[in-house]
Amino acid sequence: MLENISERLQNALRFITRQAYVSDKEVSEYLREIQRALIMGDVDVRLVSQLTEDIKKGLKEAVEGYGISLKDRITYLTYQGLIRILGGEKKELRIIPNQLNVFVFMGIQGSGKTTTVGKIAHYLKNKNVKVGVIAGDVFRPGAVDQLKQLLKGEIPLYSDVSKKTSVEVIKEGVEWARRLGLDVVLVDTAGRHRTEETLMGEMVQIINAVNPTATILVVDAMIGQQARVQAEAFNRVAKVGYVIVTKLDGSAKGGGALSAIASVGAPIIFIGVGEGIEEIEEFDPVKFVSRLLGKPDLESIIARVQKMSREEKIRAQRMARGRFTIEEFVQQLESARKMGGIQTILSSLPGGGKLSKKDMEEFFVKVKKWRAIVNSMNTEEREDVTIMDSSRVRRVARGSGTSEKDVRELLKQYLVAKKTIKKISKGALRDISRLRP
Ligand SMILES: Nc1nc2c(ncn2[C@@H]2O[C@H](COP(=O)(O)OP(=O)(O)O)[C@@H](O)[C@H]2O)c(=O)[nH]1
Ligand SMILES: [Mg+2]
Repeated sequence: MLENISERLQNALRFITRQAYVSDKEVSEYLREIQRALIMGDVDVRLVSQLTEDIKKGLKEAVEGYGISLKDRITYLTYQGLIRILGGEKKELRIIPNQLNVFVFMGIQGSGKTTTVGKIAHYLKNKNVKVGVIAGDVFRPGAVDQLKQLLKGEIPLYSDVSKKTSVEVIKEGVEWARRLGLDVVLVDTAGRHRTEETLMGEMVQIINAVNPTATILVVDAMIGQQARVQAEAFNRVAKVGYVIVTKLDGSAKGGGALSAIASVGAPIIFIGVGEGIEEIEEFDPVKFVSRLLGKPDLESIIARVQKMSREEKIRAQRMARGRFTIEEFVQQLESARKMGGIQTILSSLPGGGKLSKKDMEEFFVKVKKWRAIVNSMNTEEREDVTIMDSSRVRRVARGSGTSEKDVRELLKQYLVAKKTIKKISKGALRDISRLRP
């Protein structure tokens, strides 16, 4: 399923994780490759550029990335972005207890309605739901036989091949289901070659006649991003309750269909992955993306990123109140370098992008010096720098191999940063990085 996209996405990720150092150039190359993979999978261009914009934005907000490598952050942002375009949290078919739930299936000819009705019937039966099926397609001669075969006599089926209309058959079928005391009845509907308008008109009649718990739209993955138009068209006549996307096994455009539907806001609950009766899966965007990107690596990265983000949040809160030690101050500056983040942060600030590479290098040389200075301070001094009198300054300068001027500069920068930051409730690191080389 979606092997092509999957392979390309995984290759792109591997490309990034193999780099010794990730610069803007590699990031751009990576994003281009992600775009190519998704567009090849027929994902709407707008969704694709939204995704890459989100990743770029996420990378800019590197302030939150304390302790997280750029590679991990890219992977994480890609993962989250893909989940988002596939609809986010997993949605489930809701069955209201102690009443008959009527689910009317709709969709165009050949989309896989009848097959899917059969699959869902078995799926629910295996979950000990009392389920039955109504053969609402009264026009296709083979429709009832097709259902009989799919249900294998294991699930009750209501059919009427006399000259009644589908609306009449379905109405009677719902009465039948009620008499049987079923929890759920699945209504298969016609998929004849007709103009869309008549088909839609009939759907309205059915909906009005039985007032279903929800409708379930069946969409063929083969149509790719056209699925959006289809979902919208059905939604206009009868509110689409749920969507099932079929034939994901054979389609290279599956990603396109899934994302197009998710963008309409319709919950995809199942995907069809083969002709066999068991070849249906609950649709979980999180699991789906994990599989797409190659799972084992991913989970550890996600866990790491999430843990770091939590720790960083706590740290950020403390920092936001200006409550950080000189040690933490220097640590932040160092980590900004390690992440390659400070450049991103600086370039997102007004005028900050003008810092040359040379300036940056000089700044980091200074940070190295500051590290040596902090290391030469004792615990008491680190906790309260205001006790640094001239004899302490002299001692620390000597111990760290720096000058007294260097020590005083660090102390001053630290106190200024603390004061500035205290005034602002957010963006702690941003303000530290405002310090110029
Ligand atoms: N490969 C594959 N084929 C499917 C899937 N779902 C349905 N089909 C096939 O699609 C064709 C049309 O299905 P059918 O249920 O009759 O469509 P309907 O006209 O909407 O009722 C049949 O040949 C099914 O076997 C699926 O998930 N994967
Ligand atoms: Mg059918």
